[in-house]
Amino acid sequence: MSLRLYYDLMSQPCRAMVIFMKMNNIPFESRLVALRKGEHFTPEFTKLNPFQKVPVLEHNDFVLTESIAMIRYLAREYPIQDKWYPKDSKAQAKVDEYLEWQHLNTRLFGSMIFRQRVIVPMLQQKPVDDVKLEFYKNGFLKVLKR
Ligand SMILES: N[C@@H](CCC(=O)N[C@@H](CS)C(=O)NCC(=O)O)C(=O)O
Repeated sequence: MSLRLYYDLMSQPCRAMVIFMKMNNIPFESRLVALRKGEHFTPEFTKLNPFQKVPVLEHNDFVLTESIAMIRYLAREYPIQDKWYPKDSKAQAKVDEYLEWQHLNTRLFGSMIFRQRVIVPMLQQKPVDDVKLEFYKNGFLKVLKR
C-alpha cells in the first residue's frame, strides 16, 4: 500500500503533515514540490491538485488535498496515538475546534509575517514594509494570547 506526500517544507501545512506522519510512524514516500521553482504549476501536479497547492496526499489511487482532511483521514486509516487525535467525542471536538480556528488565526498571521519579512523583499527586491510587518506581528501576538 503506497502513501505519498507531495510537499515543500517552506509551507506550514506541509510541515504539519510531515511532523504528524513522522511522529506517528506512518511510512510515506516523499515527493518534493519546489514552490520557488513553480513545480506546483506543472500539468502533472495540476492533475493531482487543480488548485495547484501543497500538500497533497496520495494513497494508492486516492488523492486528497487540504491538510486538515488529510490528518483526519490518516487518523482513521492508521493506528495513531490518541493524544494527536483522540477517539473520545468531546476531546476530538476540541482538537477539531483548533484545526478549524487556526486557518484564519495562527496560520494566517504567522504566514503573513513570513511573507512580509522574507518572501516579498526577496521576490520584489524591496525593503521590508515595517508598517505591514508590525500589523501582522500584533495580530499574531493577539491570537497567541487566546
Ligand atoms: N488550506 C490548505 C492550504 C494549502 C496552501 O495554501 N498551500 C500553499 C503553501 S502554504 C501553496 O501551495 N501555495 C502555492 C500557491 O498559492 O501558488 C491546506 O491546509 O492544505
